[in-house]
Amino acid sequence: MSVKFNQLSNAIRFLSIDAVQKANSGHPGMPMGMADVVTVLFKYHLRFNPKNPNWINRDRFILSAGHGSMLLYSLLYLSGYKSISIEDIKNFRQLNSICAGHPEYKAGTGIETTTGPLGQGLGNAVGMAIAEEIYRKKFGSKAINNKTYVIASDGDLMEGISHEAMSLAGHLKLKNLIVFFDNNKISIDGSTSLSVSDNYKKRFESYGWNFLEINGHNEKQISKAITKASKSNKPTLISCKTIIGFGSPNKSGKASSHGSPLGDEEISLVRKKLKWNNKPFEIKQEVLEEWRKIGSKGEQLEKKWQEGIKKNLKTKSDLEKNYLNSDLNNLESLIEKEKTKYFNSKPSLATRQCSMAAIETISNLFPQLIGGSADLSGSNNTKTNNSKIINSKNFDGNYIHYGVREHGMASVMNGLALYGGLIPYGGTFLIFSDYCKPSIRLSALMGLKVIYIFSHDSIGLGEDGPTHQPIEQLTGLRAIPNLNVFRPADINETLECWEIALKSNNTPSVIALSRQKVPYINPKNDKENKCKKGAYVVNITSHESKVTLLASGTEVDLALKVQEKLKENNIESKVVSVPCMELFDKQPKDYKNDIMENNSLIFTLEAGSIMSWQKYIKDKGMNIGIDQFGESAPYKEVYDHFDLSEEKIVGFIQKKLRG
Ligand SMILES: Cc1ncc(C[n+]2csc(CCOP(=O)(O)OP(=O)(O)O)c2C)c(N)n1
Ligand SMILES: [Mg+2]
Repeated sequence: MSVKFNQLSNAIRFLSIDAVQKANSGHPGMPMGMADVVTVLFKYHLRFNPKNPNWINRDRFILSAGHGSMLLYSLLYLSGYKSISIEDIKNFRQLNSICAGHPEYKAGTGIETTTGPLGQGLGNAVGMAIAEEIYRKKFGSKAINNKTYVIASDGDLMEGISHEAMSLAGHLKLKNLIVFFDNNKISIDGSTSLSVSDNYKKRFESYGWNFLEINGHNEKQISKAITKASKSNKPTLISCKTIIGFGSPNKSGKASSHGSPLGDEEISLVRKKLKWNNKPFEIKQEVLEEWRKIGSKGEQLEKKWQEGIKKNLKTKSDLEKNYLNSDLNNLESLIEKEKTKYFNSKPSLATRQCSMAAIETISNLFPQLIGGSADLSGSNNTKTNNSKIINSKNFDGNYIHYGVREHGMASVMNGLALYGGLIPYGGTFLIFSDYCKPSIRLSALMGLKVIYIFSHDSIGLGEDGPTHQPIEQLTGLRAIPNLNVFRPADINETLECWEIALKSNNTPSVIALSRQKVPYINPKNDKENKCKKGAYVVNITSHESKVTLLASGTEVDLALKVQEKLKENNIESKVVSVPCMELFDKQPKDYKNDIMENNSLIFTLEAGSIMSWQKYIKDKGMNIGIDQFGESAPYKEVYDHFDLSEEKIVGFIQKKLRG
């Protein structure tokens, strides 16, 4: 007996209903509504191999509406991924279960990205589709030709980030990007007519997308739309008219099916209505077998692909050596060479210029570095002589003009990293890191190698004033787990921080950079990367020093000037540069004690909020920083205004020493 289409999609519906019921929490409505769309996608279109979830040329399937996580887990289990068993589904939302409340990215599981914060998956998908274009251009369409499919809900499309990401995708004509819009017209508060009256057709067509509209419960319409979208030379949004909670007599079409268990009574009514006579979590053998057949088709697909690319050995080895398995072997010697060069010339440069010099040399060796900026290329110094612009007609490049779309840029960078093998870096002003924050948090949560270049990192930017002068941003970023926040003091440190960022495979990095010039402060030409320890001694006037000055970035130079003045007053001191607190805090006790000697008064110095420095102060020390909004004026005057001058700081220290 052949298995009917709706038995396949009902398998998704009931696994979702049962798992949410057992967990007594979760979101059944969306998987019930979108089950038909994804069944068609997996059955007829998606090229994937559950036996090798890392196949580089697999089609990507992104659940942007992460609250519908049971939809994804059901699909992965049914189609035969080893990552998810029926026991895992029974453990939905329990500690350590792969079936977490919202999908959590894990390489090799079929969970392609972490979603839940609405809109993020859309941005990630744009990044993946750009990555596919970059690889296709490089290795040819026989080697790389995958599609990126996304499910986006009403909420996803209401989020600001969706406007940024979709607009960029249209501009770049990402034809292999196909978004299914779960157009159920319901969100948590009720009907979407409460809050939105966008004309989606006009909206998407104005971005340069195709817009198709179908009944999301009609197998033929769904399949035809996907075929049409696949042949297009633009990205496509397929608006799927669906019923949230499809099959539930009392809750379908209502917000009540969105985010809570249906309840035993209602579930038995759904079972009756959809003629599903199985016990909870039970899938009839023939239905499971049919689903497994859908999954196993991909094995052949991948085999054929492997054979095809084997014929082109150069492609295969280039792809593997320079991208997928690249260990950045030559990086250390390259950085060492550069450090020596600058030790000899000792240039005074803004650290943003230092970063540009670093990028220029690094990108010579590593084609997988994909740069960009949110319309501040010249200010962030992200674009170098080696930058080749990516545009809709040519993806043979390494630089993206993201436009004024910081949030979109950050989530696209996550997608570029998730695709595999590429290392994205992107710039804006540090103050606008706030516009990237939800995606930075996800880079950290997923452990992605994404490098954020944030220039204009303090009141040192001067005249643009308090709207542009970051105060609390460094502290806020430092509060994000698994994120390294670097604030280098000169070209030597900038090169070292870049090296660490590139070598940090599971941790994203922020590199905060100055607008204003700073002198070269590195005292000796060490081969060792001193920034690796997060903090190190730059200069010490006597081993009997009573004062330790900890500073970061541009304030290291200020600390050195304070040290000179202290010496004139017979006060011995030690200046410590702290380019990365996160790395310093992880050092062994001995190293930390060495830096922060017991008999020394600790002073910290950073032109920003003092909150992240408070932990270093013992009873009598002092945090010197700024805990109020900045001022618009030439930068030296602003520093003075906030008491960040040698004279004033020496005065503070003397006062503290007097007790
Ligand atoms: C950025 C963000 N804001 C708010 C939420 C909380 N939230 C989860 S789903 C949702 C909206 C639900 O409507 P829709 O997106 O249409 O999903 P559906 O109910 O149709 O499945 C909201 C506000 C979230 N997950 N992410
Ligand atoms: Mg909805």
